[in-house]
Amino acid sequence: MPVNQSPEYTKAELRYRAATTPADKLAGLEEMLRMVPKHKGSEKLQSQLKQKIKAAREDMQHKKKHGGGHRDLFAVSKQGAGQVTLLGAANVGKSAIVQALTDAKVEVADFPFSTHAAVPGMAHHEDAPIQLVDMPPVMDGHAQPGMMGAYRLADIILLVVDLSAIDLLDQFEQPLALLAERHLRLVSQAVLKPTTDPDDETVLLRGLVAANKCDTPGAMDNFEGMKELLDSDLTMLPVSAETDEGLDKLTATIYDLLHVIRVYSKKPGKPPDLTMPFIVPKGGTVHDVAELVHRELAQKLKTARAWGTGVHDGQQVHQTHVLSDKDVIELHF
Ligand SMILES: Nc1nc2c(ncn2[C@@H]2O[C@H](COP(=O)(O)OP(=O)(O)OP(=O)(O)O)[C@@H](O)[C@H]2O)c(=O)[nH]1
Ligand SMILES: [Mg+2]
Repeated sequence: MPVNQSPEYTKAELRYRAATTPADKLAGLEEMLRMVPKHKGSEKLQSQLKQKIKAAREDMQHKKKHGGGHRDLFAVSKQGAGQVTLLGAANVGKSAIVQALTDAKVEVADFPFSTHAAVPGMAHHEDAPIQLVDMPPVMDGHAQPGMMGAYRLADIILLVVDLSAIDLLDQFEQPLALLAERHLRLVSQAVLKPTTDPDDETVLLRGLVAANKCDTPGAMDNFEGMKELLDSDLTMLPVSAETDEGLDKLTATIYDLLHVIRVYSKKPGKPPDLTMPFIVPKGGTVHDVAELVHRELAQKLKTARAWGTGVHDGQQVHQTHVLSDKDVIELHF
């Protein structure tokens, strides 16, 4: 039976095919397995994926033993509503942004190349966790081996530039040129369907720009000048990791771009558990959330009730009911 693939699956597959290191390949395959619809018709595909994952793991272990392990410096397993990987020249304040928004132990310093590996931390938009990944700089159009693979696997790339720097335009253009060399292009819209340019096989990744150090003298003039000169349709937000200005707007914008929703679950007769939202892609259904609550039991879901957008409080809904951000559901297995 042919398997109808979701856009997420196809996107994972595109990333897998573009992967150049064992770590990227493995991450791509794992994502494909997560995204494959779990039913009888896809069993063959699932088992093929599992075999490939096994082979990719062995390949990685082989590389580690034989000195290729440095590439794993940049492999970060995804957590939260999405992975946002920072990209930018040295000293622009990537680590300072991660430090301001998360509890991660990062190195902020007034000299270049203070960051050597990928360092993840958890930021929040309201109660939605968003994973930020600090990265070493790209410089003169170069990145360390393995770094580009990490960008390929990110849900969103956050390009950071320094509004007090004289080479502001280069800081914008050089990292994008580096991505282009690897057939990656940042786009401002959520790429709901995996899209490649038919001419050059370019993979489109969601991206936005944090124009940092907006607290420095003349920064806002530089910001306006940069926007005018670049004529890019990427969202650009002035921020300061030093004063926190613009950081709330940044996380809110990232959350929107992730195209996910939060759903809370409640037990019958109890108030909803508002401490931990379940995160599903926009368009997610009651069944999708049930899978997150309990993978095996999800198949046995009998009824569900929903509170929130487009339903009467406690209305009985089918498992194909499409949920909205901040809905509450009660699952009866
Ligand atoms: N005024 C001001 N200074 C900042 C801001 N953000 C970072 N800095 C300073 O800029 C310098 C570089 O910051 P980092 O966060 O280490 O920069 P980075 O981009 O991580 O640098 P690498 O790891 O070398 O790529 C430090 O001295 C920071 O204190 C800001 O918003 N305003
Ligand atoms: Mg740094």
